[in-house]
Amino acid sequence: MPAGERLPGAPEREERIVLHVDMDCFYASCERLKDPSLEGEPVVVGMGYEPGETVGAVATASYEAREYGVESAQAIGSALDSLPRKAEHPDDPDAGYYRSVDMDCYQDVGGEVKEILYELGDTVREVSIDEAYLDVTDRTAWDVAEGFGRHVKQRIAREVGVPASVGVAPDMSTAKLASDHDKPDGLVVVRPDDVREFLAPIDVADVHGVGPVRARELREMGIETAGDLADADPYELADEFGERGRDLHRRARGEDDRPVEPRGKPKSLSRESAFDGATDDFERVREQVATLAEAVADRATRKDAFYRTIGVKVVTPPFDVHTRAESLPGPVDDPDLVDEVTQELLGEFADESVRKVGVRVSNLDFSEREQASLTGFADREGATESDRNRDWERDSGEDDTDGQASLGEFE
Ligand code: TTP
Ligand code: MG
Repeated sequence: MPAGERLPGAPEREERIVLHVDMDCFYASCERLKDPSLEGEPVVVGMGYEPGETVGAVATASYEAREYGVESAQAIGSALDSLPRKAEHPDDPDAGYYRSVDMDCYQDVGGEVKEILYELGDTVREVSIDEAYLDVTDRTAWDVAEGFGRHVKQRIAREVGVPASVGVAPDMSTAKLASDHDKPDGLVVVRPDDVREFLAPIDVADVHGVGPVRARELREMGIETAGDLADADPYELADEFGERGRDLHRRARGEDDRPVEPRGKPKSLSRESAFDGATDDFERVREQVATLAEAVADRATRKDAFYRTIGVKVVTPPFDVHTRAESLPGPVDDPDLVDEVTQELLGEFADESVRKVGVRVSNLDFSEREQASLTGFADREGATESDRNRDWERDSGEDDTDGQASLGEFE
């Protein structure tokens, strides 16, 4: 039964337990995974800071760099003014480390975090690379919700190595504000009875759905905080902002009944696993890929998904993500073919040291029709060179990656 729908006599809707996770200075934390010497240092991730470059922006800054006034979306020139580059000013104690954006790495680390979240939530809504909502109503209880939130943070820290902030509340909107409330490394639990009190002092601009323009209009009406908004006359708000005004009024009162809904059908199915450190034993790599291929194919079969593209991912140290894929002339459900193609694609990495491997099937088709060929497309000449370098993550906004332990949990 989806969250939000209740049988008569079941607990009240406000007893839903929603958990929001937002990773701390996410890209900078990923850079620290690659280079642990950046721990505790001011780190700026962005573009345009190399000599000769002038155009570019900050993607994110570590909390140490934020102390210098550096922030997301800032022009790179102004970031360099407040925090010079260590590379050019090695003796300056007020200089910072600049790194360029490495999406492959961030997607990969984000994927590892999401795997854990799928294990821990009944339903998971991925919002962005570093943010998700979980409905955990049936996994915990208010009395122990803080411990549950801590467990989520610890698993991410231990298994992936990056810090997260977590908010727990009876609705999505409050949970998001809660995760943001005590960043970085925050854990804020807002129990049903405390929602109004928690929301009251929050700046009205931070209420979900209030942009800068609406915030200004609200301030002109004397509404500065979520508390003011909650106490405002809903009819006046509706006059001013239409149905949206009523929504905002409800949200400011913690009456956000949006269920935590997973996104639609996945665009791909994948499994991956890391070696402890990196391995030079290619036989081990082959075996691991064979195991993953079987699991992914099995998962596709159980989801009635046909696939047209089969791919592998190989991560080599320090964190170089290589992807190779082969497209078939039509959609299939053929575990042997997944095994065959993935082993073939793996061949070129025989001499590499390998940190992690993954198998993915994509170009999914859920329509209930006859497979184009039940013989497994013996002739695979249709594969194109461009497939070989297809970006593993490009269409994976809805990539359904699951972890070893969670297989079968969210059918
Ligand atoms: P955020 O979660 O907004 O920021 P953050 O994780 O860096 O920091 P916080 O601790 O406040 O959550 O965004 C996630 C990532 O998205 C961020 O690490 C970099 C990227 N990003 C941009 O590239 N440009 C931007 O303007 C913003 C806001 C984020
Ligand atoms: Mg974040």
